[in-house]
Amino acid sequence: MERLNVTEIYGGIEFPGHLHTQESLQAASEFQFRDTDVLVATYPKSGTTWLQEILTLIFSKGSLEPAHTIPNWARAPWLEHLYFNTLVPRLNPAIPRLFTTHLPSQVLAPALKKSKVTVLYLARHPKDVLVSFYHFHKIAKFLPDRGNFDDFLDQFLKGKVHFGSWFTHVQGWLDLREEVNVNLITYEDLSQEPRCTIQRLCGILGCQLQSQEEDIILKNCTFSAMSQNSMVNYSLVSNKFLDQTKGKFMRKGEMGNWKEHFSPEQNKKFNAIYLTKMKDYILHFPWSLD
Ligand code: PPS
Repeated sequence: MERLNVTEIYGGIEFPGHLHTQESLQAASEFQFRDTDVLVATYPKSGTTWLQEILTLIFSKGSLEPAHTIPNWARAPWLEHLYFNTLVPRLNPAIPRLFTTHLPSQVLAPALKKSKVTVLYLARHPKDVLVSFYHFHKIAKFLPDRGNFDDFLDQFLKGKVHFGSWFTHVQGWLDLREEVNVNLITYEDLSQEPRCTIQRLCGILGCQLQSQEEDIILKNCTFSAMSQNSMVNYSLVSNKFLDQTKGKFMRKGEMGNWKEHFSPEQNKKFNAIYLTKMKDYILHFPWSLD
C-alpha cells in the first residue's frame, strides 16, 4: 500500500490514504470489542507511542521481551489501519487485547457502547501537539505539505488538517465518558508524575505491579530509552514513507516546546480560540496556556 497522495474522507474527516481505506475505516466503526479489550485513543502526536510502551510493559509485568521484539503497531494495532485484521490473530492471547485509534469518538461510539471496553484517552497540551504535528508533516510523506508554521497553525485552529480538529476530538472523547468507560490520561501526567500515573493505569486496568517492575517500566519508557528502541522509534519504517533524515519521530519529547515556536501574535490568536472552544473543558487539564 502506498497511495501517498491519496486522502480518504470518512465521517467528514481527512485520513492519509496510505494505511486507510474506506473499507478499513468502516470496519473499525463496526468492530466487535470484548469487555476485556483496552483501547488507547489519541489525537495524533499526543504521546500515543509512549502510552503503548507503558501498557506493553504493564501487561508483561516488566518483561522487556515484547517491547524489544515486536513493533508497537503490532502490539497495539490501530483499529482503522488496513492491516489491522492481519495483526489481531497474532496478539498475545494471555493478556488483554490492546488497540489504538486516532478516530474521533463519534465514529467508534456505537461499537464501544456495545461492550465494557476500557478506553484510555491520552491528551496533550494542544500547542505542543501542534508543534509536534507540524514537524511530523516534514518527515511523513503520507501527509500533505501544509506550508510554513503560520499556515499550519491556521489550518490546525480551523480543524482543516488530517485527523480533523483537535478541539472536537478531545471534546468528543470526554463527552463519551457518560456512556463508555473512558479514562483521561495526559502527556503532562506521564512527564511530571510517571510512577503515580503508572499506578493509576494499573488501578484502571486491575493490574498489580511490584515496585521493581515499576522501576523497569520507568527506565525503559524514558524518551532516551525509547529513542534507541527500534520497535518504537519507527526506524523500521522505510524512508519512502517516513524520512527520518529530515527529522526524528522521537523529536524532543518535552513539555512546553511550543514556546520556541509561537510568536506573541500566534499565541494570542491560539489562546482566544482555545478559550472560546474549550471553556467548558478547561478544568479537566493540568496545563496552563502560558
Ligand atoms: S503518533 O504519530 O500520533 O503516533 O505520535 P505520538 O506517539 O502520539 O506522539 C509523538 C510525540 O510523543 C513524544 N514521545 C515522548 N515524549 C516523552 N517521553 C517519551 N518516552 C516519548 N515517546 C514519544 C515524541 O517525541 C513526539 O513528540 P515531540 O514533541 O514531537 O517530540
